Amino acid sequence: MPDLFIDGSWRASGDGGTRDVIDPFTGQAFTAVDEATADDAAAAVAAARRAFDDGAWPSTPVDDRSKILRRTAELLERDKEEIAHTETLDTGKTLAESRIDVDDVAAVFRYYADEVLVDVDRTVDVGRDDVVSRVVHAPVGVCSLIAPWNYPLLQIAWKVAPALGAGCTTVLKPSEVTPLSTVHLVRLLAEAGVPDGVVNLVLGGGPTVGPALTEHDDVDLVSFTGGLATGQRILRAGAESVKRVTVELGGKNPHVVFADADLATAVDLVLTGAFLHSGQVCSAGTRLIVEESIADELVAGVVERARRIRLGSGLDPSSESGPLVSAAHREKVEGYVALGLAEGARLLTGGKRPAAEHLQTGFFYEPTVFDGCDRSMRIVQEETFGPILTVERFRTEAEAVALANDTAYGLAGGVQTADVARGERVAAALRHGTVWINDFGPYVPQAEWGGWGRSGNGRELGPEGLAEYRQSKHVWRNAAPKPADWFTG
Ligand code: TXE
Repeated sequence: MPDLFIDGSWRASGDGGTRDVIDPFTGQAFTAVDEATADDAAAAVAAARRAFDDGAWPSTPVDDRSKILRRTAELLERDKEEIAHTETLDTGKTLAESRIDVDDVAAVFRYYADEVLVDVDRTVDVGRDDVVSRVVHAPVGVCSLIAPWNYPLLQIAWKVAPALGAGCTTVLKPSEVTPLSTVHLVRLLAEAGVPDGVVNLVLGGGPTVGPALTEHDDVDLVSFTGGLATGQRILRAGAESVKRVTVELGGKNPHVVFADADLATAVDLVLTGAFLHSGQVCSAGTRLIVEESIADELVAGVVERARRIRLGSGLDPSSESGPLVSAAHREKVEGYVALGLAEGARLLTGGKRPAAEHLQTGFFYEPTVFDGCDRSMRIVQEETFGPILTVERFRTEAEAVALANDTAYGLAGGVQTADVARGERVAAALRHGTVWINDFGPYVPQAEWGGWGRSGNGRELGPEGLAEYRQSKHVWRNAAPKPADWFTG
């Protein structure tokens, strides 16, 4: 079956092109998918435009749209094992992580199935008996939804579930590195009853299909998750036609540990925050900012446990972490390690590819810890998106906050402390979209997710994640019309 989905039918690429999909554990192609041309992308946008302008979806009763979202959640659960297996082959992440992703995605569809039913329209008291003033909400229109490779299914779901719930029509573009789970999701959306043209799927490289999805006048909204440089390009692309553009562009996330935190728990949370999914997480806690009096002990604990992380195939239940997503990405990570050394950071562990025989085919990299870091270093300021933890030390709470906020990004941060009041004070002072106190990593569909600063604008999840796909309209009805009598002539 072909892989592009345009106007309700599965199609091959206009020029017959395909792209290999690589298993990051073997380094080999295990399948290939159809690769869209710029014309295919334009056809997908045109189909979404027709479905919005002439189709029934935007005015379909919200109850019916809600049912389709709920049905999609059920279908995701039905196909959970197959999708999780695909996601692991495609991304390298462990099967345990992929299963959690599918569960989370089903939860997001269920959440928006409920949330779209909440009435957000309102009447406004304008102080006149003869006037009814209402603020109502309409879907924004045609939405290009562009996702990256680290959480392929999850990130496209955070976009498409609220977009469909709001009554928008969509063109989905997963990363060319990890297209497969999105293909599966689109099949499920069609099976759940989404009408033709409402969901379209385009696979392919950003530079080829990107312009049709981000510049064309027929697109009303772009929601993008990915790297900073691409996000900046997409923001510029949307400026000409004044689109609504929301972007989530990763982070350089501080993890602040005070001396009164439980040490073993803090070590564990720092380890998980930095090395889960080999650090390929936009909210990874890659900057450890630790109180000086416990720094040596905490860092020794993290290093000792980092060395014991079991790398391996995501399909092997004993693996705790898989490979990096691609050869090119591993090279980027290696470049940052070389940079850290050149900048004078002290390598405590890692800093190389693992030597074990069974890890030679995959794009593995050892969990890496750099001590002696400071904020002038690029490895402290730039997103490496790999298993690299940097360590900075502080003496006072004010210093900890200043360090944690000294980043151009602002996606997420954590603080570990036994002092509840201090935890709340630091959380209030951090300029980040999510703050965890005595935890690191959890999120829920009900709570907004998004960045401050260069981590992006707009929100996903929660009520605001739905509001992105709606626009308000003020309707003023005068029940007793009479002349304005402004002009007297
Ligand atoms: O991302 P890109 P890349 C960060 C991470 C990583 C860096 C680069 O630091 O090393 O980004 O990764 C599509 N018009 N994050 O190069 O290019 C592309 O096809 C339209 C953080 O893989 O941003 C893919 O679907 N689309 C991030 C998507 O953009 C374009 C997660 C993301 O790819 C396009 C992943 C264009 N001109 C990487 N060019 C996070 N926020 O979690 C590319 N794309």
